[in-house]
Amino acid sequence: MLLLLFNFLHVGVMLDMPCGRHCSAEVENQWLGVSLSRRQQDGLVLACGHRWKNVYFTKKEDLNKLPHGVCYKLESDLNQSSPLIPCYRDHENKFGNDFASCQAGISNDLIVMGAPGTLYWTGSVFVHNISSQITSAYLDDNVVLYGSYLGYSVSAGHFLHPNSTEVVGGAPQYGQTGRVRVNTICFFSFAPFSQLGSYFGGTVCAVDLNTDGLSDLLVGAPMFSTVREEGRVYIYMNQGQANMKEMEFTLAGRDSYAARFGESITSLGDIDDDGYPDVAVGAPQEDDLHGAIYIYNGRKTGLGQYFSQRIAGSALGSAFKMFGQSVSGGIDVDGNGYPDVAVGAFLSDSAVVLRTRAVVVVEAMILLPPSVNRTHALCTENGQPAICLKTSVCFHGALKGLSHICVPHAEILYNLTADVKHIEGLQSRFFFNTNGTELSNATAGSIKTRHGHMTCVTHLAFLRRDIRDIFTPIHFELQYELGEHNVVRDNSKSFPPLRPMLQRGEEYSNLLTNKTVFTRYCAWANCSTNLQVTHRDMPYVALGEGKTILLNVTLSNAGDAAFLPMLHLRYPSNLYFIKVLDAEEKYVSCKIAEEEKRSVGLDCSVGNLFFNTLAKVYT
Ligand SMILES: *[C@@H]1O[C@H](CO)[C@@H](O)[C@H](O)[C@H]1NC(C)=O
Ligand SMILES: *[C@@H]1O[C@H](CO)[C@@H](O)[C@H](O)[C@H]1NC(C)=O
Ligand SMILES: *[C@@H]1O[C@H](CO)[C@@H](O)[C@H](O)[C@H]1NC(C)=O
Ligand SMILES: *[C@@H]1O[C@H](CO)[C@@H](O)[C@H](O)[C@H]1NC(C)=O
Ligand SMILES: *[C@@H]1O[C@H](CO)[C@@H](O)[C@H](O)[C@H]1NC(C)=O
Ligand SMILES: *[C@@H]1O[C@H](CO)[C@@H](O)[C@H](O)[C@H]1NC(C)=O
Ligand SMILES: *[C@@H]1O[C@H](CO)[C@@H](O)[C@H](O)[C@H]1NC(C)=O
Ligand SMILES: *[C@@H]1O[C@H](CO)[C@@H](O)[C@H](O)[C@H]1NC(C)=O
Ligand SMILES: *[C@@H]1O[C@H](CO)[C@@H](O)[C@H](O)[C@H]1NC(C)=O
Ligand SMILES: *[C@@H]1O[C@H](CO)[C@@H](O)[C@H](O)[C@H]1NC(C)=O
Ligand SMILES: [Ca+2]
Ligand SMILES: [Ca+2]
Ligand SMILES: [Ca+2]
Repeated sequence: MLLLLFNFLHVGVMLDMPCGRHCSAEVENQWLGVSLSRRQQDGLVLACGHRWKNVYFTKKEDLNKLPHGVCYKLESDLNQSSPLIPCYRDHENKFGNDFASCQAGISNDLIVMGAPGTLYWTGSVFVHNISSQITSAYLDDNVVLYGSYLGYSVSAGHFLHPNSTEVVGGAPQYGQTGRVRVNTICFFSFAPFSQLGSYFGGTVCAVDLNTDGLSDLLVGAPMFSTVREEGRVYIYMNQGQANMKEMEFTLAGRDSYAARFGESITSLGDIDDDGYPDVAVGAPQEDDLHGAIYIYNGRKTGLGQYFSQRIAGSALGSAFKMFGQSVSGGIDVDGNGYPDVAVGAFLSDSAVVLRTRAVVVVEAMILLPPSVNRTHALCTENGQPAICLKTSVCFHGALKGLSHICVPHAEILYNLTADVKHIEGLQSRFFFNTNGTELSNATAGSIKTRHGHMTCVTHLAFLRRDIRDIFTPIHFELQYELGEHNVVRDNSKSFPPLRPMLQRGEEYSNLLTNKTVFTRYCAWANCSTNLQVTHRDMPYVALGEGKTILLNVTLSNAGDAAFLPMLHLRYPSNLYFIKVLDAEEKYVSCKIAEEEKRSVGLDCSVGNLFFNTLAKVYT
């Protein structure tokens, strides 16, 4: 990823702005930018300062300042701003009675404002309809306790129905454990999470993770502690009608000490082009206040349990502090078709824009015949008939992401490995003749795919001659990666192009296996072997008759193919085994059998017992 640093934009703040009949603004220390949000379709921006105060009564009647909070609405060119102070009431002159500390977010034509300071920190949520200019407040129905901070975090989504909009407010101090409410005409609440002081609801983010049209919900508990403030994010999937079901796992990032994972949560849009939105979670205090953000990918079932990427503030520059305190996404800054991410590092007064690389989506396949006839030589190898297996490696590419950088095709590099699941201790039963001489269980290749096309390469895998295992299926494994691409710089664009990357699958692997089997044919209905051992009659051996004894054993199979046959020979310990005649030719390999450290005979594995076979042992 490429980094760009921007200076902060300074919003024109009106010092003497008209805020009401009994209003006089104090903008010092208003914390402008405590919340920032931007409307997708037209770029309308909302920047809030929740510590903005009304000092009218302070001047006139020597009363307290009223910390209403302010939000500035800015058009997309950030040129004109107009203030919104929904917490202000004309005659209210004492702190605590009414609304306070408003901050906001935008969702379509709604501006949603949290007012956690309302009613002695019970909190409330405001909704301002931009088209109708109507502001409504959701007040407590005696369920939210004093000091709950409802509205500390806000979000909006389609919880009840894909066409309706509801508001979510977090109340992280509710009973000191936190609670989240989905706010419509009435409240819906979840089983509150019970760790004391976890700040559950300190962040809420409505996002339709599984793209079923209904918003799902991510809830941060940044102060959740196993040792100290590691932080957690809870995932609630919408089962319809705002019936929220908690997923069986929580997100934890790296579960680092004092990380405050979940301090910020935002939907990034679909950055890996798989159709599901992706989210970023900030852990701004991780790594000794350097901070990090974690990317999680949406999917059909909701969200992946493990992050697909961690971006550490320290990796971008040692100066960054509290990187990830705020994260914003969903906007394609460089016009490459993929939404980018902005991350605030607030202790170092900087923000970073991380550009998303184009994604190449490939679907890979290993095509294999349904079975291998091990008596039917389809190929020749070094002039000899050979039993072989035609394996085709195919890639189908969706290369939308490459059109922006003028790359007509994607090069995929791959390794194909034969018989990856053979019996331990035995050799791979198939090999590739990669070099004319060298036999290898793997072969490498490359392929160029064009958008929307399936491209295949065929490799021949040869059967080793001495195989003994004909029952274990033959698995082929394909591992692939994107080749290097020279990206062409288009001088008309202000951003240099980025190298594309491969879309990563659900398990984050570019690994694929497929299998075939040996054709099984059985002469017998019960499909059984019929092994027979015969040897030349030799009832005894007279001592001194000769120095060597030849034992001629014939092993034959009159039935169906045998699986890993073994021949066991036992003889007196005063005989010493010399060798097996023609062992290699007959695919026989013997090991001396021992009992209590005395050699008592031979255990021989015998290959190729699919046909009638002969074995001879020479002692
Ligand atoms: C900003 O607004 C002022 C007056 O409203 C106008 O004169 C100026 O040209 C605008 N600037 C931009 C960059 O649009
Ligand atoms: C906002 O107000 C407009 C105009 O009254 C209305 O059509 C629209 O449905 C309102 N939006 C929401 C989300 O309530
Ligand atoms: C929801 O909105 C879509 C598109 O605007 C419309 O076709 C559909 O009828 C609406 N459904 C309901 C139940 O209102
Ligand atoms: C496995 O091989 C079969 C037969 O060639 C094919 O139909 C199937 O698509 C392959 N599967 C994969 C994942 O390559
Ligand atoms: C395998 O090949 C042999 C020789 O060509 C043939 O006789 C046999 O029928 C084949 N077996 C199967 C199951 O196709
Ligand atoms: C393939 O061969 C290499 C060395 O020749 C060996 O290390 C590796 O284990 C083999 N892989 C399989 C799956 O047999
Ligand atoms: C192919 O053979 C050449 C020369 O015979 C050798 O230099 C090269 O390393 C071999 N390549 C592989 C992949 O075995
Ligand atoms: C293929 O194997 C080689 C050697 O083991 C390795 O260096 C390379 O990264 C592998 N390529 C892929 C696409 O896995
Ligand atoms: C299988 O069937 C054959 C012929 O019917 C018979 O001779 C043999 O004993 C059977 N084997 C077993 C294991 O049942
Ligand atoms: C072993 O016996 C078989 C048949 O009984 C015979 O054909 C073969 O020649 C013998 N081999 C030796 C080395 O005697
Ligand atoms: Ca959903
Ligand atoms: Ca995605
Ligand atoms: Ca982009």
